[in-house]
Amino acid sequence: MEGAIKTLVTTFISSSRGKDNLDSKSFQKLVQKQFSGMMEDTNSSKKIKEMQAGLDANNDGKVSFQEYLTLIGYLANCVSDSKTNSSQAASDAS
Ligand SMILES: [Ca+2]
Repeated sequence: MEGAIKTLVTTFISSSRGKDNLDSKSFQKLVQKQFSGMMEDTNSSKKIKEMQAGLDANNDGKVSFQEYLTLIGYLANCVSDSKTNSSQAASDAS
């Protein structure tokens, strides 16, 4: 758990090269490098831009650490949902 949180932080920092925000290019690289197994459309820069616009709560065209955490939270929810659904399906079947 601690390792996972450290990875979240160090991945953001290395992707932003130590800055507070990811620009579009850095965000796109991060998504393609880190989330291609979890997300569809990571090979579409248009889709990634749409995703970025959705995360960009303060509309500054960049992804802050907080906005990045929104994405992580969303992905964590998806993983949790799929696990919950499959365990429900298992209990329904029994
Ligand atoms: Ca922003």
